This record gives sequence, C-alpha cells and structure tokens, in this order.
Amino acid sequence: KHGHSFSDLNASHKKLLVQQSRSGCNCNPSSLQACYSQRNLANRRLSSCNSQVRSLGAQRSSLLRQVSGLRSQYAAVVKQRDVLQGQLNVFVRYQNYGWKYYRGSFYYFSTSKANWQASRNYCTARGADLVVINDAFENNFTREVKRIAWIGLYRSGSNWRWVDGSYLSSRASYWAPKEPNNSGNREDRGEIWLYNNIENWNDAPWADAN
Ligand code: MAN
Ligand code: CA
Repeated sequence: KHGHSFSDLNASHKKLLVQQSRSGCNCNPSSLQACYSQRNLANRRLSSCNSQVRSLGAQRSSLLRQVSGLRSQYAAVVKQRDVLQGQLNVFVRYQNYGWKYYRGSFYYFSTSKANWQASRNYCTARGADLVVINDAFENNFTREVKRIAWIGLYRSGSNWRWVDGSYLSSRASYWAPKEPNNSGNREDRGEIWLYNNIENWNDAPWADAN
C-alpha cells in the first residue's frame, strides 16, 4: 500500500478548508473578488482617515497659534485694564474732593478768599496751580465759577504772563472792556471778573482777597 488513501486526502482537504475559512480566506474566485473589494474599500477608508489626520494636525497647530495670540492679547488687555483702573481711581479720588474734570484737566474752585499769592500757594500745595486759560473753551469753563476769582495771570513790568511762564501776548486773552487798566497804578494780577461776559478778565492788586 503506498500513497494516501482517498479518505485520507479527503480528510486533509476538509482540514485545509477549515483552516482557510478560519483565516478569513476562501479561495473560491467570487469570494476572492469580494475580499479584494473589501480591501479596496478599507484602503480608501484608510487614506481618507490619513488625510483627516493631516488636516486635523494642521487645524491643531493653527489653533495653538491662535491660542498663543489670544494669550498675548489677553495680557495686553489686562495691562490696559489696570492702567484704566488706575486712571479711574484718580478720577474718583479727585471728584470725591470736589475737583471738576474738563477737557483733560481737573479744576478746583475754592470758596475761600485769599490774596493772589496765598491762592497760588493753596493750589501748589495740592499739586496744581492757578488756572492758565488756554482757549475759549477753558475761558467759558472757568467763568462758570460765577464769582470773582484769581487766575494764574501776573504782570511783570509791562508784560502779562501766565504762571506756566508763557506770555499772554502770544495767546488768546479775554480782558473785560477797558481792562487791564492798572487802576491806581497798583494792579498786577489777573482775575475772573465780569464772569457773565466772554471778555471777563480784570487786573487787580495782588493783595486783594478774592
Ligand atoms: C475797580 C477795580 C479795577 C477796575 C475798575 C473798573 O476800580 O476793580 O480793577 O479796572 O473797577 O471800573
Ligand atoms: Ca483793573
């Protein structure tokens, strides 16, 4: 007796078929075709997954860049907020002490009366000075005080000057009609006088208590 018997071959063929089907593979041509098309489908899905991975990676780095941009914007805004908070604190403090804010400056209209120099000292002791009237706006704002009040204007010789050192000759002036007249030859300081008029300043003796 040589070789394998038919039944031996048959048994090993069945065994192989079982192994093949366990490995998911089946060599009959139509299911092989199905295998290929499944493989192709799986490949297409894989490549679509890969391109999604690439695109998500690009989105991720773009988002990371945005995050760091937003972080620095946030830091800048926090800094601005702190500056504004500080300015607001200054505003609140000045306003609580009765100072009025107008076009970039704070003003204090004192109700106590004193001569020009004492009035100026009162201002400088508070980190300010007698008002320098720069323009029509400030002239109209200051005459709202509605009483006679010293301003930071003084005469040196024949020149009228502001306490900031500037010469009135090069600036807007709002003298009342016929002023300054140096009445009694002793008027050397400026005051808000006819406060109902745009042209309202007068020269008066420094020792007057305004
Ligand atoms: C008073 C003073 C003077 C002013 C004259 C105007 O004498 O206030 O400063 O010039 O009035 O008549
Ligand atoms: Ca005068």
